[in-house]
Amino acid sequence: MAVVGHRTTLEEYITSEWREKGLSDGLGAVIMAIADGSRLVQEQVQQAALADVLGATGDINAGGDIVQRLDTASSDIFVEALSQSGHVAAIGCEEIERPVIVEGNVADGYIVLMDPLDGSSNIDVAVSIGSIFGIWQKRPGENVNDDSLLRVGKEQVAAAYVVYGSSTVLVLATENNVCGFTLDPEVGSFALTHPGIKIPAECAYYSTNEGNNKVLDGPTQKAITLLRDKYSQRYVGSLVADFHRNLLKGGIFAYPADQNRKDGRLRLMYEANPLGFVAEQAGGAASTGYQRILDIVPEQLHQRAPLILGNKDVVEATVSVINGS
Ligand code: AHM
Ligand code: MG
Repeated sequence: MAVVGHRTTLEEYITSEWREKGLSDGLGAVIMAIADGSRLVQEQVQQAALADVLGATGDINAGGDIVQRLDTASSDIFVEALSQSGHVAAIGCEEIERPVIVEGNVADGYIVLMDPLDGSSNIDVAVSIGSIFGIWQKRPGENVNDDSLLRVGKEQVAAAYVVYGSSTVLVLATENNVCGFTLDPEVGSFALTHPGIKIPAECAYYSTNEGNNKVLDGPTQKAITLLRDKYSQRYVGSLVADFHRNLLKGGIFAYPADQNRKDGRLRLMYEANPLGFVAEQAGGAASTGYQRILDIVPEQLHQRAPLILGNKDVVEATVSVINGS
């Protein structure tokens, strides 16, 4: 199918508009490494069944989840791409227990926290999955160690995610700016298709695992019931895909704390923080139900956080019901 007219590629965007916004070449190199890695992951996702690389590895990751073979492949691809960029000082990854400290990085290197393949339970069934990245700048003169990765979410300089769905889309957020790029599989480059994303004023959808309703506390049950009464439900079970729909169409995602998951299900450092950053830059909000996500002072690389994410007014209303007000 012919692509209509010339669209700005991600590379052009980073070498032109990027500089006008005062963003560094080093950060641009990190973003290009993510784009390069995601192209390879996308190929693996497309060919997994044919190449017979579906299924579990038999391992359990740092957070206690079953590791799929594509989880490991994606982790390896992004660690390699980011390490080779020359601008990454350390990587924290859902699939790797301890941080990867990158030798020989430049003085102003970046720290990247990532979920290399989000939506693991959907890998084998051809449902949208994705990759999520939070990016922090190393502190000046800092000798990077394991604790260097425990940064508060509001200090992110950028965040990005990729959805491997009916098309492959990379969404990039920097301060007050969120843009989406679609992979053109014929030329292998990402083209700017969604400039200046703002979450629509009207919330259309709510996304939650309704099967958890019985283990929610009373106020949280009430908050979910209010969402159910007002909005249509959409839940894929891949955070990145559920969030992407809500970002473009208007919606709220909720994975609150419950009796079985006192700290929620999702990971603070490489799920809640990056998507919370994207949401805020697009005019939305992210909360645990009790606290702004981006204000949480982290204690552990793989810690979990309850997550209420999407349209600001609906997040605020939901949080106030969860709090019993
Ligand atoms: P993963 O990072 O191992 O894929 O797990 C996180 C996923 C999210 O993508 C999704 O929102 C959630 O787990 C779904 O959980 P549940 O199956 O309990 O609804
Ligand atoms: Mg995940």
